[in-house]
Amino acid sequence: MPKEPKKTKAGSYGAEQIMVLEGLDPVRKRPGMYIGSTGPDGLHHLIWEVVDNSFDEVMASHAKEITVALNPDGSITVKDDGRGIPVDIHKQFKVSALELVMTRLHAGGKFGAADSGYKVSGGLHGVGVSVVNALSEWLEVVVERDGGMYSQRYERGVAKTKVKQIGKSRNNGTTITFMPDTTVFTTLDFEMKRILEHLRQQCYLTKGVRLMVVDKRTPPDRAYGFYFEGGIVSYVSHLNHSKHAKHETVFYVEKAVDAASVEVALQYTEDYAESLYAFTNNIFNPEGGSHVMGFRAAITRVLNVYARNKGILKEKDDNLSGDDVREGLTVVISIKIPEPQFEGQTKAKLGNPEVRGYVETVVNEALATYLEEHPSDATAILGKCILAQRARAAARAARDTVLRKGALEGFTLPGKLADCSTRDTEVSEIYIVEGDSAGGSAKQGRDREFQAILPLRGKILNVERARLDKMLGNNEIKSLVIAFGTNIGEMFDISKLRYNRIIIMTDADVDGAHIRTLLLTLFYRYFPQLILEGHVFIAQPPLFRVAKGKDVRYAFSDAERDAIVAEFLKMKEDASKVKKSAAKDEAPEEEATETTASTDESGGEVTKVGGVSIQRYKGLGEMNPDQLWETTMNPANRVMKLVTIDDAQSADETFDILMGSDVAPRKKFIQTHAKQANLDV
Ligand code: 0RA
Repeated sequence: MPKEPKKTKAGSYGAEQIMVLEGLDPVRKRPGMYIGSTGPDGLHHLIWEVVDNSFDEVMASHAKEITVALNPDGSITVKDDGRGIPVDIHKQFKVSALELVMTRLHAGGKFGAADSGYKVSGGLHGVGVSVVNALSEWLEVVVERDGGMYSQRYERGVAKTKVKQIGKSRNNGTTITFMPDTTVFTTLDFEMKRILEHLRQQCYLTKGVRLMVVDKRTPPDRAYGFYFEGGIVSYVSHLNHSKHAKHETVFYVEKAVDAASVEVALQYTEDYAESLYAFTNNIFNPEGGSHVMGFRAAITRVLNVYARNKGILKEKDDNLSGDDVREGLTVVISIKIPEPQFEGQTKAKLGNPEVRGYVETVVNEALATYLEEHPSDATAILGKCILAQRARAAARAARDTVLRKGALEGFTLPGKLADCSTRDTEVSEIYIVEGDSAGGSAKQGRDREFQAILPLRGKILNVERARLDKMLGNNEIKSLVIAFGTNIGEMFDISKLRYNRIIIMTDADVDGAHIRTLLLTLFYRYFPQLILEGHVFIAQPPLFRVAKGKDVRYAFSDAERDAIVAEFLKMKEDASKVKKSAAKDEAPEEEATETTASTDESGGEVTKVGGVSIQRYKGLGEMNPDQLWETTMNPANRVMKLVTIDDAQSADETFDILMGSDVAPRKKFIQTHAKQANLDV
C-alpha cells in the first residue's frame, strides 16, 4: 500500500507534502514501461525528463534559465535557476526530501496535490526525475537553496552519499548530472540534431525561457541558445519562414479558462496545405483531439460570420467549409490543463471533452476582435479562403471524375504493379521501389506469395503545392493510391488497405533520399492514418558487400564495414599463424596487402584489401535479386525502420525548406546541412 504522509497546514512547501509511492526496482526491471524504449528514443527521453522539471520551474515563474551540457565523458548536465529541490528532512521518513524525490517513483509534490504550487505544469506527463536516476550508472545532484549548496550522489538509483552541504550560495537552482547506464541502453550516442530540435520546440512553447545547449564532447565547445520572446507567435513565424505569408500580423490569443490555459497563434500562407501543431502541457498531439476540434469549429464560424457581415459572401454563396478555411493555414495550439487524458494509438490525441468548449470560446471571441482590428489582414485571409472555396468547387468536378467515376475504384490495378498472390491483407506487403532497374531486381528477388512490387518512374509530384485534383493527375501518385486500395481525401477508407506493410525502398543516394522525402510527405499529408497505425516502413539495404572467398557479409555503415574487414584480416592472420606452426619450414604464401580498386560486372565499385573484397552498393540495381532478397526483403534477415509521424513530419519540414518557394533559406539550409542532407529521412 502506498503510504501518504500527513497533510501540512497551508503555507510554504515542505517535505511533508511529498507523496511517497515506491522504490525504483520496477524501473530497472522494465525500463520500457517508463521511458518507452531502451534505444535512442529512450536514451533521449532521459534528457527530456530532467529538462521538463526545469521547464516546470520556468512555467511557474520561478526560473528563467536552463542549460543543457553534453559532457566529454558522455554524461549530461541540466542546470536551472528555479527554486531548487527541497532538501529539508521529511518528518515521517527521516530522510531529505531531495533523496525522496530522487529515489522514489512518483515522489514529488507535483502529482495531484492542488496545493503544491504546481497547478499547471508540463511535468504532469513526466514520469519523474527518479526514473532517470534509476537508469543512470551514476547521478549527481546539486541544489542551491536557502543560502546553502547541497549535493548527493547515486548509483543506479541508490543513494551513495547523504545529502551534504558543500558550501554556501546566494542563488537558487538545481543541477543534475547523469551518466546513462550502459547495461540498460542499446546506445549511448546523444544526437545533437535531435536534442536541438526537441528543445527548440519546447522553448517556443515556453515564452521567455532562455535555454543554452553546450556540446563539450569534442573541442571546441559549441553552444546553441534559444530565446523566443514571442513564444508560439515566434513558432508560427518560424514555420512560415520559407513560405509566403498572406498577411502581416500573426493572430495570437492567450487566455485562462477555469483551471486551463489556452494559447493559439496563426497565420495564413500562399500554400495549399495546412500546418497544424497542437500541444497539451507541451506534449505534441499529432492526432489532434478536442482542442483541435474546438479550434476548427471556431475558425470556420468566425470567418463565415465576418464574411457575411462584410458582404464578402453574398446571400446566394455557400458558407466557407472547414477545408476552405484550412488551406494555407499555419497554426499552433498550446493548452495546459491539470489532468490531461490521451487516447489513440500513440496516446497523442487529447481526449478531455471540456477542452473543446474552452478553445472554441476563446478563439471565437479573440479572432472576431482580431478581424475587426486588423482589416487588411482580414481582407487577405478572407480573400484566400474565398479563392480556396472557388478553386475547390471548380476542382470538384474534375476530382469527382477521378475519384468517384472509377479511375481509382477497384479493378484497374496499375500495369507496372507486380502484385502478390495472397489476398490476406494481414501478411501482404508492397515495396515501393525507385526506378525500373531496382524494380526488376526486386520483382525477381521477392517472395511473390506475399510481396508486391511497385516501381516508380521518375519523381512523384510535390504534394505540398498542389491540390488534390492535380495530384491525382500525376500517374505515380495515382498508381500508389490504386495499389493501396484505400482511396484518398474524403473517400479514404483504411479498411480497404490491400497491404499490411508499405515499404519504401530507395537508393542510398541524394535522389533516393529525395524520393523518400516526397513519399513521406505524401503519406504525412494524405495518409497519416497509415503511419499512425504502423503500416509504413523504410527498407534498409546494405551499403557494402564484404567478401573473403565464399564468406560474404553485408555492412550497413562504414563502421560495420571496417569491423568486418578487420575481422577477415585477423582471421587470415590467425590462419596463416596456424599454418606456420604446423609446417615451420614451409615458406609462407605471399599475399597482396595493397589496396586495389576495380569495377565489377554490375558496375559497382569494388575495392580489395589483402584478399578481402569490398563492394559499395550505389544503388539497389547493383544488387542481384538473390542479394536483395537475402539482405533487404527476406523477413528473416531484413531490418526495416518503422516510420513514425515525427519522422514524416520532419521530412515534411525539411522538405518545405528544400522545396519552398524562397531561394535564400533554401540555399542556407543546403549549405549548412550539405553533409547530412543525403542521409536525412
Ligand atoms: C519538488 C518540489 C519542488 C520543486 C522541485 C521538486 C524541483 C525539481 C526539479 C528538477 C529539476 N529542477 C527542479 N526544480 C525543482 C517545489 C519546491 C518549493 O516549493 O520550494
